[in-house]
Amino acid sequence: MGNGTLAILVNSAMQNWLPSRWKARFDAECPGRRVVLLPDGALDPADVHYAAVWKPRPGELAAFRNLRVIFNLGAGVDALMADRSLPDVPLVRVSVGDLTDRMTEYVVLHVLMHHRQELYLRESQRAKRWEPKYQWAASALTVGIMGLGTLGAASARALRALGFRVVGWSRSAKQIDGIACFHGADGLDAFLRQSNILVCLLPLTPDTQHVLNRDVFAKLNRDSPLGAPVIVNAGRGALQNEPDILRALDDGTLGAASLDVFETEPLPQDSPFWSHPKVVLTPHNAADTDADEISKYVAAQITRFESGGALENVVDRTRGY
Ligand code: NDP
Ligand code: OXD
Repeated sequence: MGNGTLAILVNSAMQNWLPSRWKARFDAECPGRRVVLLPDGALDPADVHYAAVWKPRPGELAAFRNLRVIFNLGAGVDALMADRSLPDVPLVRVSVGDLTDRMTEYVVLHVLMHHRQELYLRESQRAKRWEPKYQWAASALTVGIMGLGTLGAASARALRALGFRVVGWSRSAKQIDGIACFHGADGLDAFLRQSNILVCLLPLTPDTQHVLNRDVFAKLNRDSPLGAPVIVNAGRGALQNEPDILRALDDGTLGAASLDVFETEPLPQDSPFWSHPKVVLTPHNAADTDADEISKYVAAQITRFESGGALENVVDRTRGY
C-alpha cells in the first residue's frame, strides 16, 4: 500500500488543540511517513492516504481522492457527519482509556458537586455564613445516564461504586451489573421518572438533537433530597434546547445545570449562561484529548490496516455515531 501521507487538519485555536502539538506527536509515532499540517500549499492532495482531523469544515476533505481512512481526533463525529462531501472511506472515532477516564472525572466531579450542595456552600463562604445543611447519602439519589457507550458506561460504573443508584438509557438493550438499563423511545419515560440527576453522554445525531428539552425535564424525578432535578451535559451543545434550560432553571423545574457544551462555541459573551446562579459551566473541556495516547492509537490503527487487519471504532454512517 506504500507510505501514503498523513494529513492533519485541526480547526481550533484553543490551547488544548494546538495543531503543532499534533504534528509533533504524529511525527514521533509515524516514523518513515510524511506527516503534513493542513493547509499546505506544496502538498499534492493525491498523496494523502490518511487524514487525522478535528472539526473539518464541510468540503475540506473532498479534494483528497486517494484517502483510505479518516481518523477523527475526538469521540464525537457530528462535525464530520454534517459534511455531505465527506469521502466515502472508513471514519474512525476515538475510544481510548485516557479520554474515558477524563470524562469519568468530569461526571463524578459534577454529580458530587450537586449532591454535596457545593453551589450553596460556595455562596455561604462568600457571605461568611456558617450554616451547614442536612447532607444525605449518595444512595438517596438516582443518577440517570443518557448514552451507555464507551463514556456513559464508565461513568455509570464509577457513580455506582460511589454508592449512587444508577439507571441508564441507550438505543439498544444493555446489561451492566448494578445498573438498571432502559432503551429506545419506549424506555425513555421510565428512565426519566427515576432520574434525580440526568447526565447526557449521547452523540449528536438527527435523533438526539434537542433531546434535553422541557418535556424531558418535566418528567425527571423530584422525589429526592435534591428536590428539583439537575442536568449535566457533556455530550454536545445541540443536544440541549438552551431556552428550555433557562426557563426550567428560572421556574424551578430544574434546580441546577452543569454544562460543558453549547450550541455556539465559544459561548458568546452575551449568553445568560455565563452569570446564571444555577449554572456551572466549563469550556468544552470535560475530557480534553490527550495527543500522546490518541496519536499512538491512530498510528497503531494505520499499521494494522496496512497489514490487512481490521480498523477499530469505525463509525456507522447510517446511525451517525
Ligand atoms: P458511543 O458511541 O460509545 O456511545 C453512544 C451511546 O449513545 C450508546 O450507548 C448509544 O446507544 C447511545 N445512543 C445513540 N443514539 C441514541 C438514541 N437515539 N437514543 C438512545 N441512545 C442513543 O460514544 P461515546 O460514549 O464514546 O461518546 C459519547 C459522546 O460524548 C460523543 O459522541 C461526543 O459527542 C461526546 N464527547 C464529549 C466530550 C467533551 O469533552 N465534552 C469528549 C468526548 C466525547 P447504543 O449503545 O445502543 O448504540
Ligand atoms: C470529543 C470531544 O468528541 O472532545 O472527543 O468533544
